[in-house]
Amino acid sequence: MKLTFRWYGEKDSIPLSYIKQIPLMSGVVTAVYDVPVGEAWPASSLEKLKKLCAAADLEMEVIESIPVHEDIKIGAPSRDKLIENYCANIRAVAATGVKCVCYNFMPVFDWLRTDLNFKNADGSFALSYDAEDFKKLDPANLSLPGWDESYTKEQLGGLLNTYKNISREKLFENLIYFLKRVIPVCEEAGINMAIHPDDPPWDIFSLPRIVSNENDLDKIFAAVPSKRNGLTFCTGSFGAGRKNALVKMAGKYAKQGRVHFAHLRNVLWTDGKDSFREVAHPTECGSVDMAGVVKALVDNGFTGYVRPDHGRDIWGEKGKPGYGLYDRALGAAYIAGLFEMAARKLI
Ligand SMILES: [Mn+2]
Repeated sequence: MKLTFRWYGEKDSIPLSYIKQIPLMSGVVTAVYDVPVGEAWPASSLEKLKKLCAAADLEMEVIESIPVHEDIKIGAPSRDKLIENYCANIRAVAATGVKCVCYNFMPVFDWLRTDLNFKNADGSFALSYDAEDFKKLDPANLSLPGWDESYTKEQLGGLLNTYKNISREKLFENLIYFLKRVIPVCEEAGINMAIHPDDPPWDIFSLPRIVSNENDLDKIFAAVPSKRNGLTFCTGSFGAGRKNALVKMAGKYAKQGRVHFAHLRNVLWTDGKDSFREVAHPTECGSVDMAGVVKALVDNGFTGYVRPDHGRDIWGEKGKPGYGLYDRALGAAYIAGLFEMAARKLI
């Protein structure tokens, strides 16, 4: 495996030199952030990012993400042009040495939490999701850092209305329509596509979600069998779903050669049916069997990219929610330890 770290480009408050100091860090996971969703990324922006990484002795082999335009998800007439642009971006990132592209197919809203600053008893802060608080949210008035914020309120309302006519089956058809056009380009360009699961892994605000569990993944891989059509195994996202058997899933998809990227973090199931909060990475801190997942990946031939996913804010750090330096660095060291133990068959 290759240990990586998410970096939000030059605007990220965490310098590449700090990332490089984390033991065994091979590269960063990044993206071009200043181009509207659906448009082509300038080669110059990619070259600049690559140069910055190379100067810090870090690889840039994973892009997270090339966002998928909503018109592709809803199957609007403009989708063919937008898919062409998407393919152009696949070719452009491949030309700079990228090997893996993480993306998601969640309608309108990306990840969702009800509290970005949950204070733990030890004084650290974490993201949390409370099923009762969720019921009080109004989708037309929501915004979280990291989401696509390019919609006006009116556009958001219009989009939410459009989705009233998009069933789960229709959304799935639109994903397959997209993959049938993008995956052949990935085969040519040598890019592994890694779909990120829904976060949390269930429908929100009556919007359908189709990448939440083993059954969903099986359908996606059966429809487009190429091994370039793979996934980002995000333990935090799948792990919030109490019916997801993560160790089994990690082993099964690693064996199929579909796990191109792994996001490793832990969540703790709290009171209530669907409530959870993000916790430190070790198994004992939460509800995910982190050691079991890593062992299943390694035992089944996983050789992809790994990154510590969200961390808490600790030691007084006020990071981008989930993306401070300190706790993710602790997570990276823990993850590296698990992989060393698994490689030596000690777990
Ligand atoms: Mn993730």
